[in-house]
Amino acid sequence: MSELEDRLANEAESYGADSIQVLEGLEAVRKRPAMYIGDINIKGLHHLVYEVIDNSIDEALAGHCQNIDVEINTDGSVTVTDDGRGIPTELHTGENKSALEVVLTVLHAGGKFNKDSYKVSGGLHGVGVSCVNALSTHLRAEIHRGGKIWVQEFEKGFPQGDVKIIGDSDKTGTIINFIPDGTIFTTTEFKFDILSARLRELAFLNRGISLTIVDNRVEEEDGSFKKEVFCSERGLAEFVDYLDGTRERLIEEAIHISTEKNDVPVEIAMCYNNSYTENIHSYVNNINTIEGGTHMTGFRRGLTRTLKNYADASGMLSKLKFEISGDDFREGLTAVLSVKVQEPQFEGQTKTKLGNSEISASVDQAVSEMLANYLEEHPREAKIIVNKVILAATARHAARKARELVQRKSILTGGGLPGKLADCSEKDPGLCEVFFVEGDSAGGTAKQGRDRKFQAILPLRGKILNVEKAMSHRVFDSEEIRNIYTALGVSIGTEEDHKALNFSKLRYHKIVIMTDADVDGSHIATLIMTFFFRYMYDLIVNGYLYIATPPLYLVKKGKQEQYCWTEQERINLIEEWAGGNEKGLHVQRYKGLGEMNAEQLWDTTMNPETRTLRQVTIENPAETDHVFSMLMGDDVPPRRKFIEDNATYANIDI
Ligand code: 0RA
Repeated sequence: MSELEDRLANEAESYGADSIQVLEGLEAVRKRPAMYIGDINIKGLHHLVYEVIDNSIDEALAGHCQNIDVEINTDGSVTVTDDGRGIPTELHTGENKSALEVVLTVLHAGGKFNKDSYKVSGGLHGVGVSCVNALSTHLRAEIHRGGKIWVQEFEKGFPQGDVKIIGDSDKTGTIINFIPDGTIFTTTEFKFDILSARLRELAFLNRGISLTIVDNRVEEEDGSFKKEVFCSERGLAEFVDYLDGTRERLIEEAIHISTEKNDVPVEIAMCYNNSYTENIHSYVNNINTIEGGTHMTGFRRGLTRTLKNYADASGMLSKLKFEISGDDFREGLTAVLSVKVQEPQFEGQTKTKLGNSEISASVDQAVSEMLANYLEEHPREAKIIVNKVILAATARHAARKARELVQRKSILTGGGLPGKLADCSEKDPGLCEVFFVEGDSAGGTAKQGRDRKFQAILPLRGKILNVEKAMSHRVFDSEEIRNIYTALGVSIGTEEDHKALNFSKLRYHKIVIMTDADVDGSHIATLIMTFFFRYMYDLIVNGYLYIATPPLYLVKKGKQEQYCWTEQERINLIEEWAGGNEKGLHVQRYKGLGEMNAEQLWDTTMNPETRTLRQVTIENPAETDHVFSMLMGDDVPPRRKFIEDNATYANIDI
């Protein structure tokens, strides 16, 4: 034995070998939390809840649990309750402690007991509930099992005593309550909307399980607390209905299959609508695989082959003068694909790309079987689908011409930069920022106010095209949108797939949308974000898209002046300066960027030292898809309702 091993063994003996192991495991999580839960911001915070829920989902998938309840509490904690068998509290053979304590204090311990059950869920990083424990100032586990109630409590992962019986129970289940550690996370405030979106998604992905969320911080008019219950009978077919929401469908009902191919459970649902965008969401073990992978490859391959065979056999393609591409089969398609994989290999930048090669054949077989049966049994719908594909192919043909025009034009203008762009002098994209500004007048102010070394300005004319409603060749026809591509140095993608962005020559690593702080301004910002979501998704995922936040008010008292960004800030300031009485103060309301002079715009909105930029992130792609299609679609009532429900976004002018 080496000197080092010798010393470690000695040390282990004096502390008790297992406690050393535990300490090392959870200490590592606290030292590098991002390595285990992704990040320490809002995403990582909510990841803690997902990690706990995932254990309950596993118990449900094993057939032992029907209900999972999530509560957000006033003390900043979250409680997850399930009616499963309860985490075993018996002494765990091999370790001198209860199985419960092992699950909660040993990294990756979860799977050890679950060999016989069907464990496929598990958070993105599959780290287990011990990570949650390590990152919580306090965690309480209450187990109802074998007629008793067992409780054990922890602080930062350290047990505060052994598990003990505190009473009798005629139920079974697990209740985990935890308070995230504020010294680890940049924020510890749980968001109802983020958690409810995830629960809705989980309900669709695992039909039959009832998932409830209650926000004990928010009391409704009738005295109850804010609450939502999600339970799906029709699984992914219902998910596709939800995603399509306000879209106009070409066929009435979603096509759906839930099967097992080569021991791999595969569930698929899909439907065609009259839009021009492709919305496919794929999941592996309930994890959203935003980078796709082998299951997506199998899906695309099976879809293209089966539809193409049918279209060829039907003779409908005989008049078509050009080839149909894979893209054409997916225009106006909304689909969800979910597979459960025993030992998933995740690859890619964000570890959300499935690598297991055997899965593509399983999905290919499932989608082929589903579609072949459907087309056979629904000749009327089959014809509608093939016609849609032909329409897409024709439009793509036109789009290619538009694209070639863009490319030719950019060659003609030399460097290819649009004339409207006021570029910066710095060349390192990592240091460069570009502001998309609404209107030429605000554009002028921004040009004066900016630091021209690293800040570029691109004025955009009024409302850019609503890409949610436009065919892709119309999108590439739009001068404003072509300006965006050329200014950013991003090329349009391939013939096959216009979403395959090439942004290796991206010229700015901060792309900032700067619009007026009123309803029109936020509508324009939404149009631009919709464009990025549908056509430059990868730039958002890479964290390059931001929104500027201009102030709403300037309050003056004599020589003193201060900007306010919200109504509440203005009220507080008037209270502080004048006991709530506005007389004697000068309160200026900024309706638009144009009302600020260049210096004010720099001070409040553009100067990196003093401004607030909000980064655009996609918390839940399926939910974002649903919201964008609703906000930008034809159906007015749901859009109005959304804007009313999210009034902070729109109430500024009311
Ligand atoms: C392993 C074995 C058994 C239950 C569980 C795990 C279990 C874990 C969690 C985590 C959250 N909720 C849970 N519910 C159950 C039970 C084995 C048996 O009773 O035979």
